[in-house]
Amino acid sequence: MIELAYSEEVTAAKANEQPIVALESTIISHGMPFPRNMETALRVEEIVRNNGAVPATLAIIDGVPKIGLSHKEIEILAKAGPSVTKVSRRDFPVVLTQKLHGATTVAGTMILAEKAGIQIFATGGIGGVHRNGENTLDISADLQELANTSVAVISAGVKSILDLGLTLEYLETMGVPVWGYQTEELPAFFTRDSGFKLDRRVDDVDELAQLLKTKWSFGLRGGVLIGNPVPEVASIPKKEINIFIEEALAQAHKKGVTGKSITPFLLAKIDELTQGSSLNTNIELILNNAKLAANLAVSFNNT
Ligand code: PSU
Ligand code: MN
Repeated sequence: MIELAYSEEVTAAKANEQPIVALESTIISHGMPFPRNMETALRVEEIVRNNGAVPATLAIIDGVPKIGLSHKEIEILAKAGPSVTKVSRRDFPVVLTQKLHGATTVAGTMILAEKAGIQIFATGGIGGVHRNGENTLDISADLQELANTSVAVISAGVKSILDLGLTLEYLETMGVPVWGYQTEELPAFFTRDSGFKLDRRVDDVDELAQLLKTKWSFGLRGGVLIGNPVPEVASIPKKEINIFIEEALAQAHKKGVTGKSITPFLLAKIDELTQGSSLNTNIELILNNAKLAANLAVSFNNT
């Protein structure tokens, strides 16, 4: 029997029925360079606390599934970077058996969150259907997880390294609600708008909490994707970022990068090409998502 290992902070939160927000760890190891990744992970946790909830960063350390990490454990993942195994649904058996470190993707984090009874999860951006996905079948396991695992994911939408239209079609087919927080459109990560209309705009967290309660209490299992646009001041004009996205995609194609490496490759390349300005945007939108997630977790707890 594999037991989840809870941090002291999360154990206390559970005992006191406090709101908890799950946070992912691939973003630490594969999504940002050291030391910004570590600083950001700690700041994200602090924002959750400052907004009345308890953070639980989820990962696997030496084969132990952790619900809440210590600073030391965050540092281990931050320093090891992409040498840590990126853990999506299919990767758990090997990482747990071989007692490896694992950084969980959105899919992997949803799995641990559901096991730990945490319903609200904040991340940066989710995986989706890659461009040309209709031919390569490169569709992130995140979408399948959203279909099946009952956790609400707050993200800044979908980066246009992916095909936003196909990603939305896939989510619709799988029965995953996609709600825009104070927006009608799916946010495109670096930019607030994408041109892709969502079927539901929700303007306040109490309504979000109510909708989640309704879905799950009616027995409709599975996740919900909540799109929270990047703050205006931190957004990057579409034209500007698209040049770098195209360049990153071209380099990935030339180098023949595929499979689980492609998303981390593109993220790092965009970072490099924008000389860190995309990294700043990335950090700001994660902080913004953590704040919304904390507010939602508080409301959900009181609903
Ligand atoms: N997209 C981002 N930032 C990220 C990721 C995606 O803008 O950090 C990470 C998340 O952990 C996500 C994973 O779950 O990449 C998806 O990887 P893949 O495309 O291989 O499923
Ligand atoms: Mn993939």
